[in-house]
Amino acid sequence: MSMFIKCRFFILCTTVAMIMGTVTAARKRYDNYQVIRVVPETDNELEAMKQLQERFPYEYQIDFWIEPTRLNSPIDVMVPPNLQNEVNMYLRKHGISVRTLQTNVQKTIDAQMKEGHSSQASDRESTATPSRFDYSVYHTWEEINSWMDSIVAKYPKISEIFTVTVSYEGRIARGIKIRKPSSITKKAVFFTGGIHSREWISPASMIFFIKELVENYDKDRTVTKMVNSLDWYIVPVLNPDGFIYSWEMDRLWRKSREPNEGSVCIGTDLNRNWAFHWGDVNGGSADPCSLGYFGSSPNSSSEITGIQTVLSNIAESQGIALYIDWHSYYQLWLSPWGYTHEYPADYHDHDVFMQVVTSKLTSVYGTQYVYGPIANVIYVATGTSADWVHGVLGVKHSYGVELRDTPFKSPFYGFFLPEKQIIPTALEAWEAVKAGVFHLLEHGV
Ligand code: 0X9
Ligand code: ZN
Repeated sequence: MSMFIKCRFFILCTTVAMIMGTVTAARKRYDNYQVIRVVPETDNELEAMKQLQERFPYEYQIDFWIEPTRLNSPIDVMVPPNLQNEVNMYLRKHGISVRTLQTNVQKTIDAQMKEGHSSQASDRESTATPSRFDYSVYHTWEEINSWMDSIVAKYPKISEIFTVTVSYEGRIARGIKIRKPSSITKKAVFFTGGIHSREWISPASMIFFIKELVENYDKDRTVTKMVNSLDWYIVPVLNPDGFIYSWEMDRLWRKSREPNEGSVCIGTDLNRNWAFHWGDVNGGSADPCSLGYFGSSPNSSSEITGIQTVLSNIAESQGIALYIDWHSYYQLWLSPWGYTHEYPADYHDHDVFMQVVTSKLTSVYGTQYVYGPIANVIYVATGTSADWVHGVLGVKHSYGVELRDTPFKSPFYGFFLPEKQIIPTALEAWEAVKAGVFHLLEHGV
């Protein structure tokens, strides 16, 4: 544990980091890590949970999958085996009752890796072609990239690749633009996926949306109208370094992979690094070891500078009718603000839009999504994508969506949403998007 203590001396830290690098080059395992749930019913219980989080910062590998924020709302905590006794004793001392959701996280990870993807490994190259690509399994960064190339090769008249940025480790984050070429300037719909690397359902859903657009253009009236009326920009993986790390080294990696000077801990939370109300410790963390580390300065991450430049250019040249940043999990449709509990001037229009999309979503399989402003529905979060797009670019309809799983159903999978739920999750969300876009078109984008 001492290795994880915050570093104050750069040379010492670098040496420790190098030693850790050599020693810990193996994939992170989660053998016998438990996930427990607490639902605080009194202020004292909630306070005790907040104190638990302070007592065991992330270095201890207690990972608050859902943070303690409000009464009667679940807090999901992953606890490593060496701390389970201590945590249980602490909870008992405070009279807090606990439900165990998972007893061995590694087993869940192994089961998922076996489920679909690894069985196809021998056939990877050929799965990249649009007709053979399996939309019902999770895909690696390489597979997603070759699939994107194959999509624009197959649909050159309506799609093209665009470059977003170069990640910290030098990878090119790309998106697909889908549009009907025209001399008229049209407004844009812009989606970002994979900001948080462990939320695999997000890139998988972006892939599904792209497929729906290109395959149904000129076949389905709704999609044809959506592509004729708007230019679509979809970035499946905005955080490629983190995404690859989540595949190869640590399934639960959330942040970027940029080292932090003076600390052994790596990475910035890319959904706290945007230059709008950045750096407020009430909605992020100044601790590089925290999962919510907001970075050394606003836009310090190249992934964020890159996406902001692209978004600013599009906002200026054509206007953005709808921006959505896709995450998981909790089943929420979230609007600004994240940085304050106050409602933005456009909230009435947000409310109507979110009513339209969530009721459409529910109509598909009955899946419930809760909606409302980020700060009021989950917690105060500063320097987020949805706030920046609304607050800085002035885009009225800017949202963050938390896709499946829900904490209110058993069995509960959290970030390890089974592959057989990929298509249903993406499909119901896609129906919601279509309803939302039609609502905007009808009311003048
Ligand atoms: O903490 C976050 O960044 C988001 N929750 S998550 O579990 N995906 O990390 C909430 C912030 C706003 N939500 C979205 N932009 N979806
Ligand atoms: Zn997220």
